[in-house]
Amino acid sequence: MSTPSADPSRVEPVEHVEVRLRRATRRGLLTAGISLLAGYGGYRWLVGSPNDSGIAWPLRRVLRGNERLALATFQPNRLAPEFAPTRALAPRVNGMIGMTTPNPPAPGLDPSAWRLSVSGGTLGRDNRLVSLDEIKALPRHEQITELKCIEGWSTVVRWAGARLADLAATTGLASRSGAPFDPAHPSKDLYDYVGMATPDGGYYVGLDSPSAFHPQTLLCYEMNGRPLSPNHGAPLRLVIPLKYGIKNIKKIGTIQFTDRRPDDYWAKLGYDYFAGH
Ligand SMILES: Nc1nc2c(c(=O)[nH]1)N[C@H]1C(S)=C(S)[C@@H](COP(=O)(O)O)O[C@H]1N2
Ligand SMILES: [Mo]
Repeated sequence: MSTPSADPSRVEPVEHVEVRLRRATRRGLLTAGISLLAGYGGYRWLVGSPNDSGIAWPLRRVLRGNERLALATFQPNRLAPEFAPTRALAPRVNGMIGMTTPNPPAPGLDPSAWRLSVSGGTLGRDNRLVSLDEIKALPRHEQITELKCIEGWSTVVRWAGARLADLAATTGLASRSGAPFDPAHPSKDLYDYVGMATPDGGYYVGLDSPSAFHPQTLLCYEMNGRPLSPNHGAPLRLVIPLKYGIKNIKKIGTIQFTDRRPDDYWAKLGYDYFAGH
């Protein structure tokens, strides 16, 4: 029943124990030293390695790996959770990058002058200006979803707007052939990415097309039953509940469908490009 160390006949003489302890300590110090050296060497190697979009390439490679994994495991039919209307609250105003220029025009000016610039093709050669009325003429969708910031807070919000997939389908700019597509059955003809930017270009996001054409990805013009306020991105913002807040760009000025991976403000600073949760 008793363990070997509890057996009185097996008690080790004190001097043996001391020798063993000393050896263990020396071995421990040696290991710690080697780890420190390896750690320092590794660190020097890491900071010395050339940058790839702002961060050391070994780290970028890990992120690219994460991204491939995220895309490979992405389930287009998976829906973000929706909540009861009583749960809906106003989110805090968070992140005002790229929201400096007046758009819509300052009070007194004609808000109907606002246009969204939509382009397709790697060279962006086809371009269309879309009015807010045209966006509102697309099927309206309401959803009560969570806006989740990487800073650690989240708020349930009731949004209303048009599906990005519907805009893409009707403009015909999202497909390489220029053919309209069925949003319910996105085809191989679609460009791989969607890029969006504020009118002044100060904030920009890149989205993989499967996420961009997801049914819960909305171009929103209403928040909690009221027109979107300027601080929350009026007249049009993106709501993409499958991704963190950083991808929910406010005050969209341009949308581009493309095969070239668009720049992304926070990915450039080292965040995960996919930014799903
Ligand atoms: N143009 C622009 N859009 C942006 C940001 C920004 O700085 N500029 N910040 C993002 C971040 S980090 C979050 S969490 C959400 C916050 O949206 P809210 O201000 O409506 O709560 O907006 C996103 N969209
Ligand atoms: Mo955020």
